[in-house]
Amino acid sequence: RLPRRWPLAPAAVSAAAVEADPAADRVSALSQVAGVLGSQWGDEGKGKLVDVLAPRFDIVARCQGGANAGHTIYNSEGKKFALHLVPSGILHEGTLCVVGNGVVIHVPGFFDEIDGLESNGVNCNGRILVSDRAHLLFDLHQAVDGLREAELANSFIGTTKRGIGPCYSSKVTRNGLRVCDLRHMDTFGDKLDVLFEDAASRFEGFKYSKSMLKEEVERYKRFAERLEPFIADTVHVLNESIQQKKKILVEGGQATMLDIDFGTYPFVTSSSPSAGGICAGLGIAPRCLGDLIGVVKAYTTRVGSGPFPTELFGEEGDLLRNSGMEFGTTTGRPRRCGWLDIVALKYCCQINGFSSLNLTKLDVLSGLPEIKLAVSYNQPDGQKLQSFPGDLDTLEQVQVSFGMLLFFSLSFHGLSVEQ
Ligand code: 2SA
Ligand code: MG
Repeated sequence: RLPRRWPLAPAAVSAAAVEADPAADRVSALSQVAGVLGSQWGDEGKGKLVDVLAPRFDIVARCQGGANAGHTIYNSEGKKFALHLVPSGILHEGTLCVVGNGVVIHVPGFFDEIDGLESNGVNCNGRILVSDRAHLLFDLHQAVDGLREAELANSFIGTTKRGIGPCYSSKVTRNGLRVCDLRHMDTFGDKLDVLFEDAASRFEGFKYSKSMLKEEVERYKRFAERLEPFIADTVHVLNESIQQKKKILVEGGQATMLDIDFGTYPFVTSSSPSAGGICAGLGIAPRCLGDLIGVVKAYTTRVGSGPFPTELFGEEGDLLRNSGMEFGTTTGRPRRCGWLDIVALKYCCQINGFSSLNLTKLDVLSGLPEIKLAVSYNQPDGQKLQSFPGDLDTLEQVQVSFGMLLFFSLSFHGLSVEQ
C-alpha cells in the first residue's frame, strides 16, 4: 500500500468482519471510485481482481474497448466464465454493471454473453446499464478488421478481429452509430448505409448489397426492442451515484502498453486503457478518481504482433506458456511469453500514477532455477535509454539488461528499482 492522493470514502467495516476476512479492511478502505488497470500488454488477471473486489462496490463499470477483452473468472463452484463485454461484477448479485460511453458494443455478441450467463444461473435482469452514447459495432466492422489485417500481410497487427479498430475509426470519422440511434429506427438505415458504402468503396473484398442493408436494419429493429431496458444515460447515473456516496469500481480492458497513445503503436488497440480513458469513457471528473490498482503478472505475455523486448522463445517460452496456461480468452491464441519488464512497468506507473500494484501468477514461476527482470534498455552503442522509447525502431533494437531476482523492491513515488 502506498500513500493515497485523494480523500477516501469512509470505511465502514466492523471488527468482526475484519476478523472473518483480514482483507476486508484494506478492500473497504479503497477510495469511492477506484480502478483496476492492466500494466503490461493485457491478460494480467484484471478480471479476477475485479471479481474479488466487486462485492465491496455498488457499481462495476467498463470504460473502453469492447469484446476484445477476455476476462476469465471461476466462481465458487469452480465454474469458468469468460466475459468479454459484460463487466466482471456481474457474478455478484448486488453489483450494478455499467457499460460506459467509451465502450464499443456489438449488440448480438452482448446478448449472446447475457444468454450464456443466464443459462448458467447468473441473473442479468436489471443489473446492466448500457450508455446511450456508446458506439455500435456492427458485423461490417468485424469484416473490415479482417480485410485490413489481410491487407497488412506480414506486418499485420494481430488484432482479435472483433472489429474494434474499424468501429473506433467510424467514431472518430464521425459517421458512427451510437446506442441512442437505436431509438430512431426511421433514420437508422440511412446512417448504416453510409458505413456500408464506406467499407464497400474501400475494400474490394467487402460484399455489400442493398438487401444486406435491409436485413441488417430488420435485425437491429429487434435488437433495439430487446436493448431498450438496458439503455441509460450512464454519465448521469454515475455522477448521481458519486453524489450518493456509492462506490464505483472501474474495470479496465487491455493495458497501457496497448494504449493508442502510450502503447507500442501501431501494435496497439484503438482505445485508451490507461487512467485517462476512465474519465473520457465514463464521463466522470478526474478529481473523483482515487485508488488505481495496476495489475502486473510476475512475467510478461503479449498476444498479436509488435515489439516485446523480454520475449522468450523455444523451450523457455513454452514452459511459461504451458505452466501459466497462456492462451487467449477471446481467440484462444497462444500468448507470447517473456520475463517481467521493469522498464515498461515503470513507464506504466508514471502514466497511471498507480496507488498500488497487484502482482499475479507468481506461482507460475515456482521451481524455476532463476527468474530474470529487465532492469534497463541499452541502445546498440551501449548507451542506456532514460525512458521507454516511443519510436518502434529504437525499441526493436534495444539490448535488455537483466537482473536476477535476489532482492527486489519497487518504490513508486521515487520510482526506483533495486535488484
Ligand atoms: P484489437 O482487437 O484491435 O484490440 O487488437 C489490437 C491489439 O491489441 C491486442 N489485444 C489484446 N491483447 C491481449 N489480450 C486481449 N484480450 C483477449 C484476452 C485476447 C485474446 O483477454 O485474452 O483472446 O486473444 C486483447 N485485446 C486486444 C491484440 O492482440 C492486438 O495486438
Ligand atoms: Mg484477457
